[in-house]
Amino acid sequence: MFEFIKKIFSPFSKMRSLLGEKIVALFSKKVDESSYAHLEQLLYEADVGPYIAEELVQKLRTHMRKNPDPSTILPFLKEQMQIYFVSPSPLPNHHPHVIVFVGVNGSGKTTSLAKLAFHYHKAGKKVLIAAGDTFRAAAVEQLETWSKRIGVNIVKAQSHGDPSAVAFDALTAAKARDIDVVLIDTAGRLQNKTDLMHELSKLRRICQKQIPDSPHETLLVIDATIGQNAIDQARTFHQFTPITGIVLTKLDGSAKGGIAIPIQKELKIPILWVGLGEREDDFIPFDRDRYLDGLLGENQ
Ligand SMILES: Nc1nc2c(ncn2[C@@H]2O[C@H](COP(=O)(O)OP(=O)(O)OP(=O)(O)O)[C@@H](O)[C@H]2O)c(=O)[nH]1
Ligand SMILES: [Mg+2]
Repeated sequence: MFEFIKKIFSPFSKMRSLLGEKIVALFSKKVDESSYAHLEQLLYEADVGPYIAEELVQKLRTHMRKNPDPSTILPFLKEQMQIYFVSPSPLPNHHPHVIVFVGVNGSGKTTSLAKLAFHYHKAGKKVLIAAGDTFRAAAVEQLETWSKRIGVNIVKAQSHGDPSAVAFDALTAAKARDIDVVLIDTAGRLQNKTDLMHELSKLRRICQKQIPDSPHETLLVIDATIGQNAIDQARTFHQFTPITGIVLTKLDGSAKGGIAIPIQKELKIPILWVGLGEREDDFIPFDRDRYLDGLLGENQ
């Protein structure tokens, strides 16, 4: 009964992945060499990347030689996929705790920031959000709308102001007002725009002048629907500013969703949060096993 309830309410069921179903259908027919080729294709299409797809198929082939029972396939794959994941290390307490959001245009930075601000606000924390995307007037308005909607205070500058100045003001205000968590938004940055990347380094330096060990977290927001590009993006950001965690957004909109696996294998940066929709509560801590259940269809 508990399992049944868990299935209905698992937010990861929003992933709408059909991978598990397709694998079951594939191996319910006579298994031959083409079954494995087809499996590799299915894994590849689910965005696990070519290297991992091949590796998983090899492992399954060996497994099936010893244990040809098709009902063991999904549990076996789940177990093998688990190996790629890294666990986040617990964060020491900071007061205020400073979090910067980075990522390319449209990845979901502002929305994720608002969702995480709402999460802390609900938990009784004093939260301040900073409109560090000063490139577009609309970006400040977007965050202002969120601040009213979720009931948290905002620090902003004039549009086209300096993002580092906004961060400076936000941290000054946070210290003065005894704020628990400060969340700083930034502009969408394309990885080939070195000037924007340098600005990110500057923002970091300004934070450190105000609070020496800040920012305590730099979260890279990645859109799960963009596929393998996500890994290149993450590498580029990581070169300019150490990324401490990943927020994987739009998993609800992705029929693929396997991208978390190569991200973990390649980058070894923990995925901390997942966006599963556009509302403030469509945001959950990443959970490896529930994610894999969502990917493989929760029926293994
Ligand atoms: N379905 C879905 N949509 C999302 C999710 N997260 C963000 N979005 C939508 O994606 C779009 C872009 O989100 P933003 O938060 O504005 O992205 P951004 O990274 O701040 O964009 P820029 O400021 O332009 O760089 C918006 O329409 C959001 O509602 C999610 O988890 N699921
Ligand atoms: Mg934004």
